[in-house]
Amino acid sequence: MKILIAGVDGYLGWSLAQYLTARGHEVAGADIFFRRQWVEELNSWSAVPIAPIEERLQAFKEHFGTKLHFWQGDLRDYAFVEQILREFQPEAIVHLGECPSAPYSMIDVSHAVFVQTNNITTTFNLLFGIRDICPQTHLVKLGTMGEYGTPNTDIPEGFFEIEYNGRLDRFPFPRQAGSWYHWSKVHGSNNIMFACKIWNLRATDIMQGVVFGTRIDEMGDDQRLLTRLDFDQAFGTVINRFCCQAVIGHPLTVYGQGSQKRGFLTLKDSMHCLTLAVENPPDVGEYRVFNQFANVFSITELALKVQRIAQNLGWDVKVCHLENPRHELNEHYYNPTHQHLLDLGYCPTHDVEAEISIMLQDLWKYRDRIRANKEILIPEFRWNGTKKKVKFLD
Ligand code: USQ
Repeated sequence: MKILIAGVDGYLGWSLAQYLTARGHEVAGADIFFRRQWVEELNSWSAVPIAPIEERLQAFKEHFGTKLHFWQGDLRDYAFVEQILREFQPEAIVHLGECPSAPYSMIDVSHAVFVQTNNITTTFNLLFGIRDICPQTHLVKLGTMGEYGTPNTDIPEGFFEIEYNGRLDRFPFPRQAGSWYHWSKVHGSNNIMFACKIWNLRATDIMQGVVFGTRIDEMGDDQRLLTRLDFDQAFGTVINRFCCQAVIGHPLTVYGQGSQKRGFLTLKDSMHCLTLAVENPPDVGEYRVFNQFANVFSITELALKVQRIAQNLGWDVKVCHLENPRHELNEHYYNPTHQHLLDLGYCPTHDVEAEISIMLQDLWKYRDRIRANKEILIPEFRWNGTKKKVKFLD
């Protein structure tokens, strides 16, 4: 299958290009290297050193025996999107070309506007491009479990049936996002749903949980094939940050009481799920939603897991509670379903400890890179718009 990855240079995109190519797909990618720039803007860097794109493409060719078609440019530019779709004629597009950070979107007005316009415009351009150039193409769009928020009910996959005043209908499940970033994903979902309806497009909207992991098997031992792993307050996700903290003996930074719950999955599982979505397209005109995660944990549970595994490796790691810079519920009900991917053959990795252990050992090699920027581990971007390092609560 011919598959275009929008945002191929990022954490998921670079991994997915390898995962799909290893399974016989013809893969192309586009990127403008925004992720590299955002992390630099925050005076940080990836814990795992990443090669420039030229070296990545060379390594890709040597390792997989085939070229990764690559376009450098801005997906907000419709002419650029048109050019790629005309030249490559993809059967599926995996759209990872958005800004993925809640804290980054909360910094100030310019960051909020940037995240929303970037995320909404790129999706619009792909939708119009598909309509006009390749209307059979399946759009697989990365949304987020954070679109739903933490309602006091079960969370279905996108839609639910409701009876109101004696009449029954099927509605999109209410979205209660928790940051300007998460709202950008909600707006994208609405636009895709509408485009499928009026133009008969096909799309899968992936409500993904928090991803963690340093590698997938396809990367082998080639340093140039490794994907990035961020540990700053905006682009480092929670387990990845905890593991980076553990390898330098920094206290694990649990925000608030740590009772907030999220869905999590390994990088390998994320690749498997996205591939299942691509290889099993919906019907023409169908807009479907997949909830994509393996396990639900509270943040404290995760911190204790990382602490325990680090202790097994002989490292002394403390778990600390910090003022929560975010506005989010601490104690809440959380019971999302994820049946659609299971029906397609997804077997979630439940051995989170094994994955954390691999991560800790991988990251040990890069401890000097993390230690050199350890002040970045304490967050300062607050949901009320102020910028001040948070305090330790214990
Ligand atoms: N958290 C801590 N300590 C930290 C970092 C985070 O306690 O050092 C807590 C946060 O308060 C939050 C939870 O961990 O309650 C998750 O935070 P995160 O930064 O790992 O994830 P989040 O901001 O929700 O966003 C990430 C990705 C985003 C994706 C989302 C899936 O950056 O692209 O959409 O996970 S989900 O969380 O299900 O919405």
